[in-house]
Amino acid sequence: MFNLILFGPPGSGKGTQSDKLVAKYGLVHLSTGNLLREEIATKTPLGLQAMGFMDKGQLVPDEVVIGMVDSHFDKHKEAKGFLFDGFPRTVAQAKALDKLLELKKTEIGKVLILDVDEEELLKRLILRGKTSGRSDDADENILRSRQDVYKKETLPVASWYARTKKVIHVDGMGGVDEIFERLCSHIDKKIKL
Ligand code: B4P
Repeated sequence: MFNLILFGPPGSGKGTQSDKLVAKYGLVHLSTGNLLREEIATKTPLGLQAMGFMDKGQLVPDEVVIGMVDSHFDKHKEAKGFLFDGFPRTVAQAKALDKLLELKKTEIGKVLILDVDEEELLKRLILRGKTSGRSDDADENILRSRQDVYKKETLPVASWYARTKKVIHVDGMGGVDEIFERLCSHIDKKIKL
């Protein structure tokens, strides 16, 4: 089993690149952002709870996200690996993921971090906000506060994994295809198709 974490600030291209990576490597895509938006769309109690946090650009509470990941993980017993996109976003989530993977007798293979200038991040999200219908993309103040939340709550996760020597920084500036090639060059060293 090969498990990959794609890490980076909001707008760094995690979702965009994940779609291409799961198509190439056959990993199961676990995007907590997508799972939460599905819960909201179907108006589940979990979705209604999450919506208030997401609309303000805040993180959804750890226990909600961890429970959701746990049950998604169990639905894919035959997976040859997972691509974690937007998870873990706090050190508590990273610790919970370590425990979960240990129970399943597997581990994280690589953590790829997409590095993108803040100005470019805002530019991409403002553009997406014009068509996505996502309330958390619609307002520039919320976009800026999502970047602040990333720095305060999510960046420490990178230090948490830095101890494992599995972290690689990847230049996330440029075209989608060239960034994809950069990511693949690191994954190809670890995975056989
Ligand atoms: P996510 O769904 O993870 O949202 P995101 O960080 O904005 O998405 P992403 O980074 O994947 O977007 P992408 O760059 O691909 O989370 C949304 C919210 O859910 C969070 O704020 C939080 O409230 C909640 N949440 C999710 N996970 C959570 C967790 N684990 N714990 C707590 N709360 C959680 O795309 C951005 C735009 O850039 C797109 O329009 C794309 O087309 C464009 N783009 C991508 N690559 C480009 C490139 N190379 N050049 C130009 N444009 C590009």
